[in-house]
Amino acid sequence: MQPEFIIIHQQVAPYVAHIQLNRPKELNALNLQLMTELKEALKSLDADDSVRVIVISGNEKAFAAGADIKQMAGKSAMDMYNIDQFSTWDTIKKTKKPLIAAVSGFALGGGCELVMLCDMIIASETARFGQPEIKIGVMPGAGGTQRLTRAVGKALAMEMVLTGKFITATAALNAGLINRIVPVELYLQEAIRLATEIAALSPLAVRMAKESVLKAFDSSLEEGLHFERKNFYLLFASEDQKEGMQAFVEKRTPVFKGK
Ligand code: CO8
Repeated sequence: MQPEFIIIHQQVAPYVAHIQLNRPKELNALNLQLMTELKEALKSLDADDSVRVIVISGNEKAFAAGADIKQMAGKSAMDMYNIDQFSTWDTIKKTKKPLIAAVSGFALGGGCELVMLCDMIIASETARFGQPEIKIGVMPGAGGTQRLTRAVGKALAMEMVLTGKFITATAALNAGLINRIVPVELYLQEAIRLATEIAALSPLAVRMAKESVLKAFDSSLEEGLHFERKNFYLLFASEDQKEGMQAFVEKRTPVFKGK
């Protein structure tokens, strides 16, 4: 079935796919259907050998202004428990290929949390990040208190989560939340350029490197180093390792096949 609230662009560049969140009138508020469509799209692209990196964007005005407040407003705790929307997020988190968020305008609440679930973030000058849930009587629920704190540190995370204030792209860059800021007309192009750069490398090495960096967030240093070493050794079983090193010796550009 065709998704209603996202647009999937296959091959926007070699081995790069782009998913655009598409509820513009609602500032891409993340309703349950949109999140299910996003999960299904990511699962399918993750299994597709013609895709190595995935870019997720909204539009110029909003990446996403959060979970759909109108859909949640009348729910009880048991409704929320039974809907179990976070199982969708848990599946998205398991995406093996790199996810690059291209952010312009609002990235708020669940929108900011979705951005932080991505591996890299390219922002336009107009990007605004925030966890404003406190202003509507709740708090972040899709990782905001954890990922934001790890990214920007306690002081700023506490201020953002307890006051709901938004921060600018410049503040986000200074705090280490995002990779870079580009003019608004270039933010998507730059995200796709970065994706293309990564997509030219060995997809096996890229996937294992992503997995290893993420391991740093939920393991001790010793466990993380052990995990990294195993992945490093494992890559010597790949044709891409032979190709990469041979190409270096022969002074030519390697051609990686993901084998
Ligand atoms: N949910 C539903 N509708 C929204 C949302 C939202 N989060 N954000 C904006 N909209 C709608 C507005 O209701 C409005 O619709 P309508 O024209 O029918 O009235 C339309 O989008 C345009 O919005 P505004 O008129 O308000 O536009 P402004 O430019 O004046 O303001 C703001 C933009 C500042 C972004 C403002 O819309 C706003 O404050 N939005 C809410 C931001 C927010 O509180 N986000 C957090 C939501 S809670 C959350 O994310 C919990 C996450 C944990 C679970 C994650 C599961 C997905």
